[in-house]
Amino acid sequence: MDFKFLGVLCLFAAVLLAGCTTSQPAPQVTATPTPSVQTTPGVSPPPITVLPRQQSPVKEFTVESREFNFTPDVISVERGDIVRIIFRNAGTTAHSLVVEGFKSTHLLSPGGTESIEFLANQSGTFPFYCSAPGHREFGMEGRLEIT
Ligand SMILES: [Cu+2]
Repeated sequence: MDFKFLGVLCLFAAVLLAGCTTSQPAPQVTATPTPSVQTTPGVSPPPITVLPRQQSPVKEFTVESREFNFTPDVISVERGDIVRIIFRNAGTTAHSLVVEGFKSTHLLSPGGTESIEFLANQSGTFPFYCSAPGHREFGMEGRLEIT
């Protein structure tokens, strides 16, 4: 019997075994505790009601201009409202409607109509007026009140 060969064979086997056993053990997966939902057996949780998204109400106004005023000259809305103003020039010369801080129409010829729409996103009193030279001074102004 060649003990030297047997010894080499044993050593070889030992290396082989060691090679197999030195492989990294699988990382231990630590289970993260999931929050336990307290449910009463037999009682189903109340159904989740999905409410439709609240739509901002649209407040529509028709404002007419003449020489030299607006009808109406006070518009009151609530903050969060969508304000739609249908501006109609019922006068005999060009007029416009400028809502300070919000929107303006063009200068419209007599009989012209233009709509503007904006979100009343801040409360306060905002003047509106006609942009034609001198018209505001002649009285073509009003106010938008947002409460
Ligand atoms: Cu005007």
